[in-house]
Amino acid sequence: MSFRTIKTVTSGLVLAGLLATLTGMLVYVTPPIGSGQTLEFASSANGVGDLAENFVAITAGDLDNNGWVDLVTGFSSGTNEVRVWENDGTPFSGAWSGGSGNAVGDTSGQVYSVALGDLDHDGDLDIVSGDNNMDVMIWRNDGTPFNDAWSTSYNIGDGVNSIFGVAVAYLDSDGNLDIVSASISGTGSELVVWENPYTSADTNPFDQTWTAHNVVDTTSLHAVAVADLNRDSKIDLITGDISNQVRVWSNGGSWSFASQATLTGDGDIDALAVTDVN
Ligand SMILES: [Ca+2]
Ligand SMILES: [Ca+2]
Ligand SMILES: [Ca+2]
Ligand SMILES: [Ca+2]
Repeated sequence: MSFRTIKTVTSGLVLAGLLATLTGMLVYVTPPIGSGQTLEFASSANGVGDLAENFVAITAGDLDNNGWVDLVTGFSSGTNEVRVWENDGTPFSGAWSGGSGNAVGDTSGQVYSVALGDLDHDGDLDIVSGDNNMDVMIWRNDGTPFNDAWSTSYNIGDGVNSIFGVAVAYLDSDGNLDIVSASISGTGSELVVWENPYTSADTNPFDQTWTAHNVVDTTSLHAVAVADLNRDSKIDLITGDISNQVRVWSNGGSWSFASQATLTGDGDIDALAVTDVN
């Protein structure tokens, strides 16, 4: 196996690579690396699947709790579909799930964003999707994610335009995972936080009203991420927009978020991810 140098590492980390292409999905591998070593990915990738669709959304998580991280994808052409891909333990050898994955279900628009979180506390990761028909959808994992379509889905509400970003986080202190959605344009609020209605008396958030809290914004958003940026134990929001800016939103509690800073980029911000960089 040959490798191509991506970046020389200045502090320790271990990672594996994952990339999506327009017409297929590929996985890249890097060995564990540390300070002073060079980050390398295999120069040839392993094809996970190749469908006649454009993959524009992807995330990873162990959907069947067997210790192997699986994949979730969204399509932007052809079928408006969320699809899951089973990692059989040999992720860099051969296609996954026969090269076609398992269809979770259709949405009413092209699937621009996906995220994972256990929304109903049953131990299985559920899916959140955002599409170009403004819908924010949640999909219930029944414990057999790779067998047929998922029988339970629910539209928690609409954004103001195509949902280019979704994320899952504990945004208040009730212990239930909540949702953030980001719309590409429109009037009103493009950035919305959705409060999970789960309670011990009614444990099914897939048929209840999710309260939408608008985070006032007038800029078209391309991407959203979540992290506790100021270490106050409250999860903050990060957005990337069409006006070349990354902005961070401080969680003030009680579903209030204030824009605290703006980082100007050099082009449209199309994707965001957050990790501990120091
Ligand atoms: Ca798995
Ligand atoms: Ca679940
Ligand atoms: Ca919550
Ligand atoms: Ca915080």
